[in-house]
Amino acid sequence: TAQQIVPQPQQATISQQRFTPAHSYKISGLKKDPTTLELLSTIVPVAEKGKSLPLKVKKLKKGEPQLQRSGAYKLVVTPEGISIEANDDRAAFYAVQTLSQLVQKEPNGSITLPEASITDYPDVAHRGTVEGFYGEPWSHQDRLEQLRFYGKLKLNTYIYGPKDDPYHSSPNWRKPYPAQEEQQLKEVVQEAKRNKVDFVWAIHPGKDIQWNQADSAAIITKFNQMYDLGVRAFAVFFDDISGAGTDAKMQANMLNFIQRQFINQKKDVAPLIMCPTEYNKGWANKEPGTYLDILGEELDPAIHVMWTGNTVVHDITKEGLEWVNKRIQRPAYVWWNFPVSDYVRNHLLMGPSYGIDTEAVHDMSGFVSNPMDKAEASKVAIFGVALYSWNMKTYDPQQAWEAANKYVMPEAPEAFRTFNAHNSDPGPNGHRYRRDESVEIKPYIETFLETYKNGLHPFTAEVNRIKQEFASIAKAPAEIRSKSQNKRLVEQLEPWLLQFELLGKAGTHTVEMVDNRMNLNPAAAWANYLRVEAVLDSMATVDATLNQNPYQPGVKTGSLVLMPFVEEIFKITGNHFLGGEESIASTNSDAPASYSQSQRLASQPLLYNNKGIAYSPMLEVAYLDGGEYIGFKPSDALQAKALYFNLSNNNLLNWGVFETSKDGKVWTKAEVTAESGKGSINLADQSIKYVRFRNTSDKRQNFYLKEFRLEVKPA
Ligand code: LTM
Repeated sequence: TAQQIVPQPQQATISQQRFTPAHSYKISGLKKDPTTLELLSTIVPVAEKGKSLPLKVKKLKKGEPQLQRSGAYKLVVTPEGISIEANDDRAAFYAVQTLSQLVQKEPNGSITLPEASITDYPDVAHRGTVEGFYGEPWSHQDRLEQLRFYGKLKLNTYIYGPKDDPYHSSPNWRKPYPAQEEQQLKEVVQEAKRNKVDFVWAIHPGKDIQWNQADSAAIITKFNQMYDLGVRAFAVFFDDISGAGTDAKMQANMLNFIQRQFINQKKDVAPLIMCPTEYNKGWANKEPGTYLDILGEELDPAIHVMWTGNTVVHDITKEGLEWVNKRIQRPAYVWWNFPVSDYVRNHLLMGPSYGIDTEAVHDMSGFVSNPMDKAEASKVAIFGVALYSWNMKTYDPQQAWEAANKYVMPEAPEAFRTFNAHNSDPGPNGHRYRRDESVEIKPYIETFLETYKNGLHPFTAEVNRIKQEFASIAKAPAEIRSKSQNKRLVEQLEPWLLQFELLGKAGTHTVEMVDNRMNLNPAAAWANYLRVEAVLDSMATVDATLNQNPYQPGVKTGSLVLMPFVEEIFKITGNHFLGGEESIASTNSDAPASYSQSQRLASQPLLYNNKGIAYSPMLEVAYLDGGEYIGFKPSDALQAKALYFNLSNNNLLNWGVFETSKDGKVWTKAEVTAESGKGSINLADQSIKYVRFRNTSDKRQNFYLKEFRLEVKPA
């Protein structure tokens, strides 16, 4: 049926019966596009001579406006032949992609087809991804594979803008790529062409741009170098910068200059895309006539303006888009920050792509997803984005996710589904963006826990359901590892697979422990208790050894529902067996607290380890308004030793002071030296209970929260 084709076609009649074509096909009308021709010959038998059926590709007749879009096609399959009408090369390629999903290969090598009549076109003109995250960029092989994946799913856009590519951003955006990178980019551009994907090369010059002729020329020179590598689409990003680069008028002037001097001059280059500095509503100056209005009025109407939604990481709503579209005077080009995980690096975001408005088709010019640094693992979410942006009205996040699990891991779809169902929520984070997790099991977990807390034996229904779930969890990783043909995907999941298997075991012992205890078999329950403890220890070791990045080190799995369940039952049972609160594994109640009244920094999570406490480094620009501060107030159990900071701001000590206090009322200035906003303070005085950094000016001051860490020792 039509629903089985991904993305779902706009109009389709597909018969239930299948036929075997009487002859091979003789193809006409595809001479100029060898890629599509080649693809077609892997799908249906092709004959140059002898008896044949016609497979004709011709230009689509001008019809309704939708059919004039790039990628619009009609495909008719009958026993007498196949006809494709295509608006452009991309459309012919898409028609063949659809045909490939209609064909079934029989064991004897022949094929069967249903009779079908399909009229199809995309809802959103530009659909795909923006490799726009912080951290290690995708590998060359990852990129090539992504482009093939996009081709199959009719995604037509890949914006290249990894924050940690120094030739995309500072310091090297003015310089050409070294030879090896150049060669690889060329190959990526070629693969994009074969898959009818626009490779958009983005530059991120705003950290140190000078608003002068020389830097305008530097961008055009760099664009020309990329043009020579085959690039035919370009973007300029001004996100996550501070200082002179953020000026809307200057940005608009520069972009209009690029539009006139580069885009309009080359006849074969796609419209320019820009990412503004105020790229979400939370950060936008709401006063009329400010940043976004200036872009709206002054930017050439041909230039696309990107937008992440109401905050940096957010659902995409029609109302939110209407708000910005009025200001930028054009439909926004959506940069959806999902499933990107650069702000929650200890989690995977494998859940459904939901929270994207299916009524917003007229409010956007493009829709691209910013994925995880793990390219293969990101396919689950990108699959959803492909279905949404092609045919919005029929988009169902849950159905798309079910289909994605099968599509991405056809050899072990159930195990993959189990894994993904419990690895979706990013955990507490500075963007306050949360996702559903463990949805199906959650009601059982809640009832079980409630019953146990009341000292009763949980019902068999809950016990069995939860037991079964933990058994599936314990089995899933081995099945994924042994069955999946996608070795790169398994490699990217590996630390989480390891942890997931342990979670399955911990959960299994936990449920048994409760069962045994309530069945008045304390010896067995105690044995279970020790097993849970051992597995939790192993999990702590995995968390402390693997994926040790400086941002959110470790490996979290099932962190929204299942881990809290296991931990809580472990705690309650421990109390029962061992008595008193002392037996409880360390809780955070004694942990040092952050101390800040800045809105922007208040939700920034803290990292704890045996050496101290630190603000999780922030990727975007941080700021303190006049009088605001950030700091620490360690608990009485801990003694502050030293504060280490790197706020990457040359003027730090001109507008701010470091202060210490014994009581939080009387503050003493701490003498520090800071080079480029980096330094430390020794806190030898044992009576110091508070330490903070305060903005003493009356203005908002920007900086980067690279390091803000308190070293402590037990008091
Ligand atoms: O979202 C935008 C426009 N910029 C950056 C991205 O590079 C980053 O990946 C996301 C998510 O952390 N946040 C940003 O601010």
